[in-house]
Amino acid sequence: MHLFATHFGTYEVAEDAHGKPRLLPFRHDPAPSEMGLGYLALADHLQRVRAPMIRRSWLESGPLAGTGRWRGNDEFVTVSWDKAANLVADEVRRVSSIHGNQAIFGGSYGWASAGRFHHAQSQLKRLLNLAGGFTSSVNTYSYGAAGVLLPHVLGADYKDACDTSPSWNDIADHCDLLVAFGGFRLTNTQVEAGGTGSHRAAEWLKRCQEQGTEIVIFSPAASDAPAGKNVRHIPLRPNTDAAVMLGMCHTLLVHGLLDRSFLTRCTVGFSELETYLTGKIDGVAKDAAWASSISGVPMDAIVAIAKNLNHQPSLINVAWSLQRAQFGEQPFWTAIALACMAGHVGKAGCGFAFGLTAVNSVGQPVRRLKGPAFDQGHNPVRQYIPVARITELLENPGGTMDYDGRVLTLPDIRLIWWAGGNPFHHHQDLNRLRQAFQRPETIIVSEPMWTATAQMADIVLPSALPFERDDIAASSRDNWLVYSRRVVQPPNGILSDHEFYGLVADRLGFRSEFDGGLYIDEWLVKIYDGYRDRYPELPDFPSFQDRGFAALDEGADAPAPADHFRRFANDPRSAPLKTPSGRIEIGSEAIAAFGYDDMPGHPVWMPPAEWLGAPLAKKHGLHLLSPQPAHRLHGQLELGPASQSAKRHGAEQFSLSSADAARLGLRDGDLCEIYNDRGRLVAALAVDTGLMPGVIVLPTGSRYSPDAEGVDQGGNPNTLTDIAPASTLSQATAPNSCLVSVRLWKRIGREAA
Ligand SMILES: Nc1nc2c(c(=O)[nH]1)N[C@H]1C(S)=C(S)[C@@H](COP(=O)(O)OP(=O)(O)OC[C@H]3O[C@@H](n4cnc5c(=O)[nH]c(N)nc54)[C@H](O)[C@@H]3O)O[C@H]1N2
Ligand SMILES: Nc1nc2c(c(=O)[nH]1)N[C@H]1C(S)=C(S)[C@@H](COP(=O)(O)OP(=O)(O)OC[C@H]3O[C@@H](n4cnc5c(=O)[nH]c(N)nc54)[C@H](O)[C@@H]3O)O[C@H]1N2
Ligand SMILES: [Mo]
Repeated sequence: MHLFATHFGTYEVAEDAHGKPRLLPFRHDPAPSEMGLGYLALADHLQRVRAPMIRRSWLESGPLAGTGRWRGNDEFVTVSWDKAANLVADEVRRVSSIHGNQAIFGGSYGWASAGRFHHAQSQLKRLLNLAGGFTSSVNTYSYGAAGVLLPHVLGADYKDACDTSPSWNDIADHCDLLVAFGGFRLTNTQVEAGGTGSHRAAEWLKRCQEQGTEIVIFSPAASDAPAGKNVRHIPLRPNTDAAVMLGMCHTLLVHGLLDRSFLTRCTVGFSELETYLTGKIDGVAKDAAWASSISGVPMDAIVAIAKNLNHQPSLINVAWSLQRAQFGEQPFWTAIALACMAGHVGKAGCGFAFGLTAVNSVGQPVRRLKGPAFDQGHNPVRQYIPVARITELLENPGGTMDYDGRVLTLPDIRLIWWAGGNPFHHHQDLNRLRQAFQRPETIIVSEPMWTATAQMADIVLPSALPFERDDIAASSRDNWLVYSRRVVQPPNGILSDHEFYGLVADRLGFRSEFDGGLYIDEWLVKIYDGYRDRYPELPDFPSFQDRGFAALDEGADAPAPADHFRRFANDPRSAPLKTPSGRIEIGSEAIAAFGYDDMPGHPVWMPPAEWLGAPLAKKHGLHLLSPQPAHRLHGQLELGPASQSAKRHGAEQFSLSSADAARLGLRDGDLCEIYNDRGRLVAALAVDTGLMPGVIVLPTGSRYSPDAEGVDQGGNPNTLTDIAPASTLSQATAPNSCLVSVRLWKRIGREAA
């Protein structure tokens, strides 16, 4: 079968009536995503980068900061691949020999493509490692706060976003009450990093409902609650979930509904939390009334749900979005404490989970596919940043930054090379990032499309699109392997990242180390055989290539992953966690010892600088949430038909409650200006009757396109968000703490009448 693999699933390649290739849903996928069906439209899109391009002032004046016209505001000159390879190799050599390799930032965060061989960062990192290394980045935008907190609380084994949840079949069979903070935004389940052959998360959630699991969803948006039976939605103010959970903890405490034996056997630090809950030190009891006044959730709902968490076999799920906020560690830590108090941790399908439905894989009862990726080699440079500190890195060379008990020194970055990511989509406060991007001497971007990031480069290296090359797609959290076969040839001799980096490696004198003396098809066999060494039941490469896919445990009942905490809960001594105490750390001496003001040694609720109760809310009274877009993957496929047809009057759509729309004199379809002290953007209003007043929702991924006045006509929420971190501990991204105002920009057409 001829298949094409993407992060949003697998597609079959067929021909239309004119013999042109077109994509069809994969026949083995029960819920294929529509997102990718129009992918081939990018092949000859006008916004495609068609040749290596150099910014004119850089080409004419050389790599000196502040020369000529500004980045992002200059014209580009086409050069040959040979010339581009010479310029790039010379620049890498110049910067590393004069300033040292730590002056090269190769962190390159981003989702790139699903194929494992052509994975852009891996290709770039292998090249830069051979050239002496680069300043790198750690952690993710997805899970940055939790990924640093959880090793302290649960141990290093639970650092990964997808590994805490019990499996869906156990939830359906054993959990009577599922309380979710941050909802089930089911459009997110279309996606899995590295791809999948089978979208099943929504089906599993439905099965839970049908088998009688009662579901309670705390979210500002009613649309976060799934349709169907046994669902109750409770609105709450954004960023107040930890307060609601603490109110529940307090309820359990005062009603004596605690699993004391579990707390004693399996946790440490509960007494610190207890002191905080009762208000012994600050005089404030964190009771249901306190939580209600902060969150807007009725007090009796908090009390009743807390009691049920204890009475019924229950599971608490927290959406990843909650930790993409200031103090975003807290709802995660508090949920663990609450689940330990309520007493079902370690029972099948119960306890706590993070990110059910965030992506397809969380909770899937499938065997994980662990295999070799394209080898990046070794980076001799020790300097790194937590990934969301890119602006500070550029603004503050030589400065220091506290992070997870360490003090990092920020190197002086002279050269940035980005491949497979789009910081001018994903980072916060893009106007500030734009200033910071003026600092380095040279910026290189490898990118198939003219993204906002490509526009900011000095050297733009086009890359073949994923359907223009052969690859193997596989996700370490999924049981599918797909042979992704080229659909069309890249136009104008456009090279893949690997092919171009080979030219650069040649000029730097390490070509054979870079490509290992292998052609691309030989690399694919090598990677596949690496999987087969682990899973001998996989077919041989020619059969796999011919059939187009392989799935572990196909047709059989997949083995459910072991319930991680069950062995620990049964006997914490024989199966300790990898925390300092070997137990769940409801209080952490290690974190307390760091002495960070914004990160005490036990779960707390603290008011973020931007939320509906903040002083700033008097000026900018709407809380902006920027969830994942339904019709594209971040900025990828923004130019595809699904994303473009979801625009209104050509603008990105945002939502507001009917009460707020009426109060502001705005009508459905109005083009509006959303603004705060960091930026201004234009987007089209879609009134959402299920949204809580005071909240505004603008998904990510629309292209940042500031006009001459600096107003982002593309409607990217990161024009408005702040770079302030979740906390000093994690230094993670926190875009979901952001206050804005809205006013009419322009009323158009029928809607104006
Ligand atoms: N406000 C706000 N901001 C957020 C978030 C939020 O919730 N709110 N979420 C954050 C999260 S969780 C994430 S993961 C990030 C995602 O941010 P990114 O991962 O940076 O977003 P993508 O659009 O997936 O960027 C991938 C880029 O790689 C390019 N690409 C694809 N294939 C190839 C290839 O083979 N070679 C090369 N050279 N390039 C290729 C694509 O064209 C695309 O431009 O955004 C973060 N930003
Ligand atoms: N279609 C599509 N799917 C995707 C992606 C994509 O770009 N497109 N991106 C993927 C990636 S990289 C990631 S990391 C995951 C992210 O997965 P998540 O982090 O779970 O997703 P979000 O869409 O950011 O947020 C989910 C919901 O959280 C709610 N929410 C936000 N803030 C709060 C709060 O303070 N309290 C409560 N109770 N609720 C809140 C919002 O209403 C939102 O609908 O999604 C993945 N799935
Ligand atoms: Mo993400």
